[in-house]
Amino acid sequence: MDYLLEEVLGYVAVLGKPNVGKSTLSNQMIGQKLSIVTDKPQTTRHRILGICSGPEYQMILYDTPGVIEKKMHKLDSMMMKNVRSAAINADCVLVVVDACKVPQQIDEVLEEGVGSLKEKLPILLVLNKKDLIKPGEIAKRLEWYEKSTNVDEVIPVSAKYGHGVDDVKEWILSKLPIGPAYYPKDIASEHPERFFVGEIVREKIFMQYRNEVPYACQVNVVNYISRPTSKDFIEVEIVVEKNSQKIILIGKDGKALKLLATAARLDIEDFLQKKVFLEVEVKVKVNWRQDEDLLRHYGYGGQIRAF
Ligand SMILES: Nc1nc2c(ncn2[C@@H]2O[C@H](COP(=O)(O)OP(=O)(O)OP(=O)(O)O)[C@@H](O)[C@H]2O)c(=O)[nH]1
Ligand SMILES: [Mg+2]
Repeated sequence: MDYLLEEVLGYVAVLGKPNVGKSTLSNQMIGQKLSIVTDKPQTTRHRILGICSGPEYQMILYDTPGVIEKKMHKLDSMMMKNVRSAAINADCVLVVVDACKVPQQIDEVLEEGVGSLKEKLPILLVLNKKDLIKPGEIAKRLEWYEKSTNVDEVIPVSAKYGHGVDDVKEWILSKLPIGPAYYPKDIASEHPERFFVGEIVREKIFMQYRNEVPYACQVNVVNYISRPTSKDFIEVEIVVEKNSQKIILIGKDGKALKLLATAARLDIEDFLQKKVFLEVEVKVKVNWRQDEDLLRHYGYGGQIRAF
């Protein structure tokens, strides 16, 4: 019961625009891949809770969807609700920015993410992807963010390569209150495994298909049977908006879907550390991204999904 000891403990909201590296940073801090990472914006759709435990601390990180201005679908608005709900318990906030981009104000990200709490919460600006630009340029960016924003500190990092991540942890630890640990030390998340299975399939869709197709997909794990003496049986449905997308997903003679299922199965087996039997089916639900009831059913209602 060592998790009842008093220690540094608290919640951290990880905010930022799409594609800046929020999920890469969160995964690095947790030391495990909980959030999927792709080179496309708007990869993360839910807020993902990850737990980073050390001998005397426990940080509960919320990786969030990227803050966007133009909300084209109801899905976008509901994703922004997931951003806001991550900040409710937050003890401090990380705003991640891309060091390669021309510096920009972060008001909008803070407004969408923490609203009126922004005056009260300690804020760290994480200048990410420093590996992609020259040290001299980094110094200029750092100075700009220190001068032009109201953040408490700016730390340059390269989340992809783990550089500077310990400095971020140290900053967080200096801001968190003392309390009893919430979670056993050996768990990294409270999301059930089936959530990650769905996310792995989504990642493979991003990797295999181009343009609009990945964004039109919702992945549901409809059946998950754990079988201690044989392979787990997992049934996944991919919901798309139009028949034309279904045709693309399946491909000629079902080849594309087979490729996808194999890539996903290998990663799922790696994640679960056991063999699985994976069945993937494609369904059409016209305009699901605009259907509020369906979106809630799929878990975009601002709550962590209950299974
Ligand atoms: N070179 C470099 N690439 C990085 C770094 N951090 C993240 N990336 C890349 O940037 C892309 C986006 O990373 P994500 O972690 O998915 O970004 P995100 O902010 O979570 O994106 P959304 O979930 O879409 O909002 C991926 O291709 C990453 O590999 C970094 O420090 N250096
Ligand atoms: Mg992400």
